[in-house]
Amino acid sequence: MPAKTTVLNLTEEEFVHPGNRACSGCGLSIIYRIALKALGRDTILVVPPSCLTVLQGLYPIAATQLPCLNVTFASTAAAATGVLGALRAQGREKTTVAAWAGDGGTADIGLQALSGACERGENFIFFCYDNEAYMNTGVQRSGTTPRHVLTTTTPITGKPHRSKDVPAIMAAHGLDYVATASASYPIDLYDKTIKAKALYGPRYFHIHTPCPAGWGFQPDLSVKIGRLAVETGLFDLYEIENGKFRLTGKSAKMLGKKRRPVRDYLKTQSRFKALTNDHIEAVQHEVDIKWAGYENTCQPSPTA
Ligand SMILES: Cc1ncc(C[n+]2csc(CCOP(=O)(O)OP(=O)(O)O)c2C)c(N)n1
Ligand code: SF4
Ligand SMILES: [Mg+2]
Repeated sequence: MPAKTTVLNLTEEEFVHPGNRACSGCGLSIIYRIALKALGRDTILVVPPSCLTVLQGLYPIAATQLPCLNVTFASTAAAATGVLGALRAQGREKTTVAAWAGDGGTADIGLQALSGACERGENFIFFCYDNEAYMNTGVQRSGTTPRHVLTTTTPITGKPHRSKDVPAIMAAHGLDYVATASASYPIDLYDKTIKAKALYGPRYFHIHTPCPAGWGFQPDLSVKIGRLAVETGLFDLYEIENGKFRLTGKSAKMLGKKRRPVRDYLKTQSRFKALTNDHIEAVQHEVDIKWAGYENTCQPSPTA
């Protein structure tokens, strides 16, 4: 049986330089660093406009050690398809192609290219880091911004619409591997990335990514806030492998246990200021119903 992954046995090789241009406390810095360690050196990245392009900086002082193609907003998955074609022509089919896009670049503007590439069975891994708004351009609401959240383009009562369930959309394409992850549980992300890398075809990750600047909290609270999202059952860690759903990591360990109230998470960020007590109760009710479904259908984790 392989040794359990811990921070001590991750590869020491770094693909993201320290001192990059992300805000302090940015969850994206954590996930990018850890997932690139799992992807390894023989990887080509494809990235649309986003905070990630800012984090990476500009040649010749880019923060990333791996080759990266910066592409237009709508074309990430189409551009990744082109990179795969070029690699095929060169006989380099072992090179991993990893697309990284924000929620705006995935759930909204890049969705048709992503859907088409998945339907064609393109051999890439697509990572959506979800900070739940268009952060790079000043916190505009996106398709994954939760209901009632305040952004610079929502009414003072918050976003009136529900968020899109993008992993469910991707799973509906019949992909062999769909996973969620969180910047606050980087080892779970690492292990899933290692697993996904060994598979063939389109693979999709949806990563909950705390953003102090856009969510309204102090940078030192990022990891704690990401954990609260999982501990309250609002954001769940899972994978869908060949159509089979399985809770993983902390979420699997929560089966059969009492969850923290969603209020513990919602009170930590100024973007939730417009929520009334009735809204909070409604959110709690939705989470309770979702988890009642898990309790009926999921096996408890053997290590819980
Ligand atoms: C077609 C097009 N529309 C708008 C922009 C401006 N733009 C650049 S980054 C960005 C926000 C991206 O949001 P998201 O994908 O969620 O990534 P984040 O900034 O949150 O990391 C926008 C609107 C653009 N570059 N191209
Ligand atoms: S705005 Fe948010 S996502 Fe963007 S770099 Fe800053 S903390 Fe990270
Ligand atoms: Mg975003």
